[in-house]
Amino acid sequence: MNINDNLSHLGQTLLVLNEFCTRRENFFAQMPQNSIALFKAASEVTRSNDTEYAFCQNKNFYYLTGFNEPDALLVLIKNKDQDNGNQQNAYLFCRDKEPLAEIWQGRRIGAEKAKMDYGFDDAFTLDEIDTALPELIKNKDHLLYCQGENQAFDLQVMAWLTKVKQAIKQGAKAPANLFDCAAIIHELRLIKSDHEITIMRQVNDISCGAHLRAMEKTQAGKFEYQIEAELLHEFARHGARHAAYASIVAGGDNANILHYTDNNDALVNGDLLLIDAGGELAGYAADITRTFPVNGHFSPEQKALYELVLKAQNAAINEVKEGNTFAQLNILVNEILTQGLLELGILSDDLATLIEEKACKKYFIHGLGHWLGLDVHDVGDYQVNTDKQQLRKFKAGMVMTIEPGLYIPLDDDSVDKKWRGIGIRIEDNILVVDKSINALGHENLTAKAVKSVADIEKACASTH
Ligand SMILES: [Mn+2]
Repeated sequence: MNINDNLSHLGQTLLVLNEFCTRRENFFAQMPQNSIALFKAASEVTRSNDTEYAFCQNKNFYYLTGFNEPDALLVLIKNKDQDNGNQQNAYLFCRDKEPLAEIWQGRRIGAEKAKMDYGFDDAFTLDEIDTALPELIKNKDHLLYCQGENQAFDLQVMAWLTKVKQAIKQGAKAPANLFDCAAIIHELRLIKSDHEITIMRQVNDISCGAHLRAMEKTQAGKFEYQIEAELLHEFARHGARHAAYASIVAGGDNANILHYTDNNDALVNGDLLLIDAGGELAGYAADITRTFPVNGHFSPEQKALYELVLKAQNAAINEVKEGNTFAQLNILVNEILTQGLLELGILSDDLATLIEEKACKKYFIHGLGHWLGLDVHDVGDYQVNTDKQQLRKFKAGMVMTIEPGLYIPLDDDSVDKKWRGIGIRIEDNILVVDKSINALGHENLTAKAVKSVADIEKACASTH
């Protein structure tokens, strides 16, 4: 999708250009003086022979440019100018206009239009890159790039540096400091702007609609891939042409395979269906999970486990607010799930001991949630130091998933047979909001995808 698609979809021409310029300003503010930063676009990836996978732009590059063509390079330069303070320049290197290639493969923006439409100080074609970059790197003190993200690019940067070093006798100086700037860009991406929140609301609305459609269309005897097709249909017809990740459509015991994407089994009357799917819009992901009965009615065991997961999820969501942490939410969810499993007879022992031992982790085998944004498992640290306890305090503008689950595989002999083969996850996308704007301290972006037992049975009933 190019920037103009985003614009027409959102109708916010100026806002979008300003948005990307603001993001670059925020990055410039953290660059040391007399430094250069490089961000590489993604390349196309071969699927087989002469066909490629759908192009997916490098998300750091996209965050700073909105430019959606492969192989481009963003160059940010911060000079120390004694007379005028700091001087900042943003340059783009991109594919040249090429009429024949454009007839076969599609339109290219070209350097001239890129400079005008994307707010760069200047733009050049890729064939200039190997002569221009050593010149731009020369005499800078610091070189910033995301190290190790793209091995071919790491080698290219080293080749440019070598070229600078070869000119030392002519008075050139190579940067003494190579700086991995991934952490800077990741921290910027973690706090969403109003523009990003607008897009994330849209992609979540679309994806909620897809889950509701799946509930309506599900019937015993249909295949999992047929329900996947309903999801993709609903994403695409609202502008989210691709899923943000491979959709998980898992009937019955398949739900106990966490990343099940085979989606090729028939749906069985009496089973649950777990769907973990979200669309991608203008680069932003939704990540929603709903679990509902294939025949539209929960059995007593399914209902008991489902309502336990839902209770834990709602309790965790209620605590998403500024100042709280994932660590706190984990304590709460552990208490609720462990107590519930004890009451159902799935766990047995003294409650305090079970909570202490985090006994529910036998059945809740993944994390409670993750950051969400341009990547479905978005960037940004969870720790404040190296204690690995997810003690980072929530802040307005963060978006995260809250997704507890319970999984009891068919072959788990340690529990009563009636519980086996049930896998449940419920996942919402939650935005942290300043309490002066929203007293809850958060906004559930996926509230439109119903999740109470009564609402789900109603949504499933619309074709049953
Ligand atoms: Mn998730």
